Amino acid sequence: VRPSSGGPSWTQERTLVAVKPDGVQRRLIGAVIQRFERRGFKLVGMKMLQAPESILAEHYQDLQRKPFYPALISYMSSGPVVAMVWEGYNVVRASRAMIGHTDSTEAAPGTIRGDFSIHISRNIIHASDSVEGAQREIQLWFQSNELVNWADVGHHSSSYQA
Ligand code: IDP
Ligand code: MG
Repeated sequence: VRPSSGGPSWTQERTLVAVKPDGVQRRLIGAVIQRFERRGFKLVGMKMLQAPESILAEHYQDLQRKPFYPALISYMSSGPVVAMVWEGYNVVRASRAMIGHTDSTEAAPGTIRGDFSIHISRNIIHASDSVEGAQREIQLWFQSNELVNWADVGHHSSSYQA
């Protein structure tokens, strides 16, 4: 159920979500996708890749002076990630709520981190923390021709008749 007129800036908001290497190792890609689909968001881009350090350095540029930064880059390079772009009403804020607190110990049960993770350094998933950040991160991780603009034709809604 979507607002009938929210304007493109709300209903077509996009965010970058990434299943981190520990999430891939633990076979949680499907669980993550299922939660975003179930919520009602639309998948408009997805790829698995071994993240190059150039992307990781830019992705985490704000954290470069943190003591955990080298370990963070090593963790994020330890295996493939699954990067996704999700679209929908207020998707940036909703995604942050769905993934939960950065520190898994503080993450509420029911959130992805709160359900699947116990430590801040292995917290399963990334999601952009602002609309501006999302735009920057989507451009960093995806070429524009890797994003698919597809129309909702109502197959999932009550108006569908076989
Ligand atoms: P976020 O992922 O919830 O947006 P940020 O503060 O942007 O959290 O930190 C990015 C990532 O860096 C975290 O998800 C986590 O993987 C890692 N990280 C943040 N703080 C720590 C820490 O204190 N120790 C180890 N890793 C950390
Ligand atoms: Mg962050």
